[in-house]
Amino acid sequence: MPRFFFVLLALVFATMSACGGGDDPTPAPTAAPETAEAEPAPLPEPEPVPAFDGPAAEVTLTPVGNEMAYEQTSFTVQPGQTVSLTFENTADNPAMSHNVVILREGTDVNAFGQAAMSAADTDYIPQQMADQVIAHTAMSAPGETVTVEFTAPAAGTYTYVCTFPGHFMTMQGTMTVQATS
Ligand SMILES: [Cu+2]
Repeated sequence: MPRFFFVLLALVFATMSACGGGDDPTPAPTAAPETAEAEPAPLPEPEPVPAFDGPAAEVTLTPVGNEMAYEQTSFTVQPGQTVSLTFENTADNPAMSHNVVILREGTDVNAFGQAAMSAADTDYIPQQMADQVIAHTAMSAPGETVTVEFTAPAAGTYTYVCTFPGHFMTMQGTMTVQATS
């Protein structure tokens, strides 16, 4: 067979393969349009708190053993009263870190608890919802005791919750603020 035939054949193949790869579809745009996240409506301004003339309230909470629950699921203080809230983490399971976060009335507790799960960098307090927090302790490891002092808000009922991931669904309580005179 003449040598030029092979050269021709090689040319044909080269031309075919060169044409074959040239019609890739243009890649789809990867930048998806920004989805607007549903912003929760801001809570109304908190009611003014009357001055309280009396001693501070000392409140101590503990967990139920190694469960995701507070032993004390309610306590009562007075409007404007100084509250010294202590959480003694008596658990001994190293997975049972806890805190106490008191939320404003009207806060969506589930939304708050969900947001807290990805707020490890800020001690499980979601900064985008920090305006819904009346007061909170630090996160406590088993064996630790943490305290926070705050002024009780106006009369009402306020949910407190542990924001360690997974705990908020069962680890809740109610702070009642009520004048007793
Ligand atoms: Cu907890």
